[in-house]
Order: sequence, then structure tokens, then C-alpha cells
Amino acid sequence: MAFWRSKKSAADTAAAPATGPANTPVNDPESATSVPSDSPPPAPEPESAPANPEPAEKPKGGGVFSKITGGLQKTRRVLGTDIRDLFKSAGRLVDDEFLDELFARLIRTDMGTKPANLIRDEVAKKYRGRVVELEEVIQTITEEIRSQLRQDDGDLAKAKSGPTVILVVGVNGSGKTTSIGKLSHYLRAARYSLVLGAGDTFRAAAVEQLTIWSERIGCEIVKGNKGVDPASIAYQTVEKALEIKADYAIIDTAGRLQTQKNLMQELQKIRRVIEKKIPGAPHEVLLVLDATAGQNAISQAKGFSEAAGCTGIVLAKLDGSAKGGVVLPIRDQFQLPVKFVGLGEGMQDMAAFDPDSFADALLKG
Ligand SMILES: Nc1nc2c(ncn2[C@@H]2O[C@H](COP(=O)(O)OP(=O)(O)O)[C@@H](O)[C@H]2O)c(=O)[nH]1
Ligand SMILES: [Mg+2]
Repeated sequence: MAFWRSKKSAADTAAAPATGPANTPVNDPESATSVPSDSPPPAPEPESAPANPEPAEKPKGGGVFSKITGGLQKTRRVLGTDIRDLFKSAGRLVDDEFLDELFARLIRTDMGTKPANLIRDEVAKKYRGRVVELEEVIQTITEEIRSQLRQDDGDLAKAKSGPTVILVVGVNGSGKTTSIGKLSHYLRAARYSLVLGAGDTFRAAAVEQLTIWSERIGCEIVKGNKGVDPASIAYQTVEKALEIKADYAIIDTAGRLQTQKNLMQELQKIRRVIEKKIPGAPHEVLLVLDATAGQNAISQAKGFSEAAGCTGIVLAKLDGSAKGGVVLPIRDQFQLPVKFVGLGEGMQDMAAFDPDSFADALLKG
């Protein structure tokens, strides 16, 4: 298979100390350069893309399910084993003791007390006072998780005409740049043309990291020297997307916290310049969350998501966590759909979030 899926990822390589661009801060928008990739694109040529492409089809079926199943292996190993342990003999009486034990096992996946209580209540409502089989309980839990995860607007936005602009935000190291690489691959595979904007001008290594992704994917990148105003990069990325009639422009940003006032203002400026170029843009502001960061860290991102006007979540690094249940409090606390989940460092290790497949993968598979 031609797809690159090595443990030693592009992101790792790019995280090496900067050797490339000069470190002269330049604030002139003209200083940013648009560098077309010179490596052959692995995905189909843009020319072969349909003139009026439909929104990127969410891949459904076995492929996605097995990918999610693989990514959730650690969580499933814990949750599945824990729940099976409740059934030492064939059936078990559902009483307070059973329900308490079930609750304790559920919250080990970081799903939090509210979702776990709802599951406990559902199992109690259906089975209290009865002897049940393991499979019945698993089925009921799966259905309850499915219903808690249900969401509208899970699809990636697509502008009615012109380029769709996606801004990617979050704290340092959450997986923004890697997620952009994977999302770009996903969009290229769906025959969309795109331009990347290296808006994390804080570190030269961040620009290099995105450049490596653009070369692997075979798409254009707009970038500048370290220290360039990220708003000027955003502006020129959108300009480039308009010029070459790209379907998507995806703009990376430096990691930031809500408490960093100047950086939050910088984000507002980025939004303003994008909107000036294309009214209504950015069409999507994706918040990248690190699934391994724990429930508290994720809860703290709520204020950030509101301040930054986020429209959807990418939950990265689910593969590295045994706490995949964290998606439940995310759905509960953020009034935002989860759009993609990150399941590894490779180009293909991302899936459009599908609540049903996700719930199944948590417990079955
Ligand atoms: N296992 C795993 N690692 C990831 C995933 N997404 C990102 N990473 C790794 O997390 C680290 C930080 O990612 P990066 O994209 O640079 O974060 P950024 O600072 O938000 O741009 C890198 O080592 C990535 O390879 C994922 O879905 N799974
Ligand atoms: Mg980055």
C-alpha cells in the first residue's frame, strides 16, 4: 500500500530543531511566500476533481469501523474487561451492588459521573431485580452511549461557493498540525483541492512540520519566516485559495490558552482578515483536543472554545488513551459536534466521527 504509516512520523521529523527559514521576524504581509509543493501528489490531480464537488463523503462501513476499533483498543481493553469481570458466572442479579460496580468501571474510562449515571440509571430501569446476561448489559450500555453521543452538524462545512476556510486552534501540543495533515489527506482523497496556511509562526519548526505534510499530500502551502504576523499568513492563504480556486484553505495556528489575552486578540485579528477576504469565513473553526490530557484539561478548553468561536471538535490521540470515554463529557459540555477523531500519527489515522461506530467500538469489536 502506498500510504505512509510509519511510527516515525512526519510530525516527529518536523519536531527536530529548525534548520530551514531564517529567523528574521517580518511583519509585512508581502513577505509571506506561497510555495507550491514539488513532490508528486499521492492523491488524484486537482484537474480530475469534479467541477462542483459535493461535500466530502463521510466514509462509512467496515473500513471506518475497524479503524475506530483499532484506535479505541486501549479503552476497550479496560472497559470490556472490567464489565466482563462483573459476570463471573453466567448471569448476574442487577441490584445496587451490581449497579455501583458498573458505575465504578464506567468512570475509569474518563466518561465522568453524569454520563455514567445515565448509563447506570438505564441499566437499573431495564433490569433491576432480574438476572441478566453480559450481552444484554453490553447492548444496553452501547445504546445509551449511542444516544448520548448523537449530534447534528457532524459534517465538515462546505461553502456554497468559493473556498471553504478552516481555522485550526487549540493549546500547544494538542495535535493541531498533525490533524491538519490528516484532514488534508482526507480531503485530497475525496478529490478536493486545498491550500494550507502555516499560521503558527511562533516556531520555525512548526512551519517545517506543516511543509512536510504539504509535500506528502501534494498541496500548496503559504508560509513566511518565523515571527511573521499570523494574520498576514491567514490573509494570503485565503487570497491564494481564491486565486487558484481551491476548495479548502486550512490555516494552522500557534497553541494558546484563553488566559493569554494578546494571543486571543491575535486570533480575533486572524478571523477579521479572513472575513474581510471572504464574508462569512472562516466557515469552520476546529478545536483540537488531546484525548490523553484528561477530563479536567478538556473541560478547561470550554471557555477557550467559546472565546474563539469554535464550530467543531477534533479529538486527537484517542489511540494513545485508555480513557476514550472522554468523548461523552465532551459531547455533554461543549455545545459543539465532534467532527473527527485522531487515531494515530499516520496520514490515514483519522476518521470522521460517527457516534454509532464509536459506541460499538468502545464495547464490542
Ligand atoms: N498517537 C497519536 N499521536 C498524535 C495524534 N495527533 C498528534 N499526535 C502527536 O502529538 C504530538 C503533537 O502534535 P502536533 O500536531 O505537533 O500538535 P500541535 O502543537 O497542536 O500542532 C506529535 O508528536 C504528534 O505526532 C494522534 O491522533 N495519535
Ligand atoms: Mg503545531
